This record gives sequence, C-alpha cells and structure tokens, in this order.
Amino acid sequence: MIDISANISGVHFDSCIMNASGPLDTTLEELTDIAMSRAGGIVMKSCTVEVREGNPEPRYVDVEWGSINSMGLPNLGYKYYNEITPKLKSYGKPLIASIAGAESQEYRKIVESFNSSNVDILEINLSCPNVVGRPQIGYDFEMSEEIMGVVGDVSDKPWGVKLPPYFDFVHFEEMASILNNSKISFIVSINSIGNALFIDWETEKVLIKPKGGFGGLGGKYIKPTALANVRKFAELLNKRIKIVGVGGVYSGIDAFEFILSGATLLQLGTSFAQEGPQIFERVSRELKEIMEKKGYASLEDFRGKLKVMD
Ligand code: RRO
Repeated sequence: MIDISANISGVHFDSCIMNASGPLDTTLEELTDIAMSRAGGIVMKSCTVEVREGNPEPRYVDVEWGSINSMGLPNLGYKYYNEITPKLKSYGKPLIASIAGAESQEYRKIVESFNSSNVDILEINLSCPNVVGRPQIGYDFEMSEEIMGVVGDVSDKPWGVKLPPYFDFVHFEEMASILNNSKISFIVSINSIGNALFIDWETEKVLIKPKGGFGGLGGKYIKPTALANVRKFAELLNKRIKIVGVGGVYSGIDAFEFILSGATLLQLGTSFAQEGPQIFERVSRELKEIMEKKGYASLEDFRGKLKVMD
C-alpha cells in the first residue's frame, strides 16, 4: 500500500492533497463539495470580521497557464464560518479556517472565536494582494511579527501563516528568523504572485476590473517560484515547522516535486477552480503511481531529498 498521509501538530490527513483557500470554498455548499471529494482536508475561504462583497467583477479570469484574480476577500464573515463547522466536521476530514484582517486586533477577535469551534487548524493569511489601499502584510516584517505574537498569545489551536512569495534570499532569511521565533506549526507557501497584469491585445483592455487590471497570478506560471519558496524555507526553518506547498500543482509530478522540495501537505487553487473536486482523486492517484514506480512507500521516503549538483 502506498501511503500519502501526512500530519501537522497531531492532526492526521489521509491524503496530503487538498484545496487552497480561495476558489470555490466560500459557501457551505461549495465546502460540502470539497468535503465529499477525495481532498485530504477542507480549507475555508479567508474570513474577516465583517461580511465582505469583495471587488467588482470581472475579478477572476482563467488564462493560458493559470489565472489572475482580484477577488478582494469576498466572504461571509467569521461568524458564518464558525457556525458551519459542525456540518463540515461531520465528513470526518481535518477542517482548516483561514483568517484575514487589517490589523492584529481583528486577527485576535477571529482567532478567539475559533478557539471554541471544532476547527482543527488555523491558517493566518498574511498575503492577500487584492484589498485596495492595503499592503500585503507578509512584506511588512514588523507587522507580520506583531500579528504572529498576538495569534500565539490567544490561539488554542495549531496555527500557521500563509505567506506571499519572496524573491530575495535576504528577505527569506529575515522572515525565517521571525517564523523560527514564533509559535507557528506550519507555513503555507505561496499565495498568488501579487499585482500581475494581463492584456487582451485585440480590445487593448485589461482582463479584470479592480485595481486597473492588476491582480494575483496563479497556476502554472507560479510553480517555479512556489518550489523555490518551499525549498528555501525548508532550508531555513526549524524542523518542527512544516511546509504546506501551493502554486501550480496540476499533476502527480507537480505534487512529487513539491514534496521533494520539502512540503508536507499540498494545496490546489487555480487547478481546483479549473477542474473541480475530482482533481483531488486524480492528483493523489498520479502521485501514488510515481511513488510506486520509484519504490517509495511513504512521503517520508523522499521529502526534502532534492538533489543538487556538486
Ligand atoms: O480574495 C482575494 O482577492 C485573494 C486572497 Br484573500 C488571497 O489571499 N489571495 C488571492 O490571490 N486573492
């Protein structure tokens, strides 16, 4: 039997492959589709203190090798995501709440609310690129540290942070040092690459309406950047901190490469939005086939064992 199970802070995932916070996970109906699929866990849309409608449409567009979005954090408010947890938990999978805010006290309020829910894990989103006038928190190291301090003080649940992509080794090192001194159990790496731009050359127009057409880039375009982030953080973080890889996972080969780079769990965003919930079964099957061919029985057999050249 090929084993693709994984564990974060004592929470067991039968499969290491699940959805990413973002597409098709805002309502109970959408989340139930994930619950009934072969996804190893259920991740909910990032929630805020107040209900948010998000940015004007069009705000998500599929493009040749991925997607661009400027959703603007549309969600039904943290109370809704607290209320639906019993229904979602009845499917027996780990349930992950994703939390977003403008400042640390908003994070505190939402984290406290989930302490008394039956959510298993909290994902603290420090990397939404699409709220007008608000920077990505993960690029502000001081603010990131402050929020992690507050969450660490109040959370009774295992928690981690969802990070934006980094591109410079100095930034990786600075963030890794903050993460190593925090109480996180994991990082989720990467969110979409912020502020990309697509143009329809025929109409001479941008593809999405918010922010003059700028939005987060997802899908195949971002896999090399995502792999680099997983790999670099695997080198720099204390071994107790697990890595959840996201960014351009469409196939078993992609999943294999992320685990080889050091990932423990994998999340599918754009690829899930494009293919629907059956993708979890397909990618899991393809990953198992690769492992069988290579003689690997579990993810530990090759996790982080990427070879470099002498
Ligand atoms: O809702 C969004 O616009 C959004 C969020 Br919160 C996020 O974290 N990443 C993204 O690409 N879009």
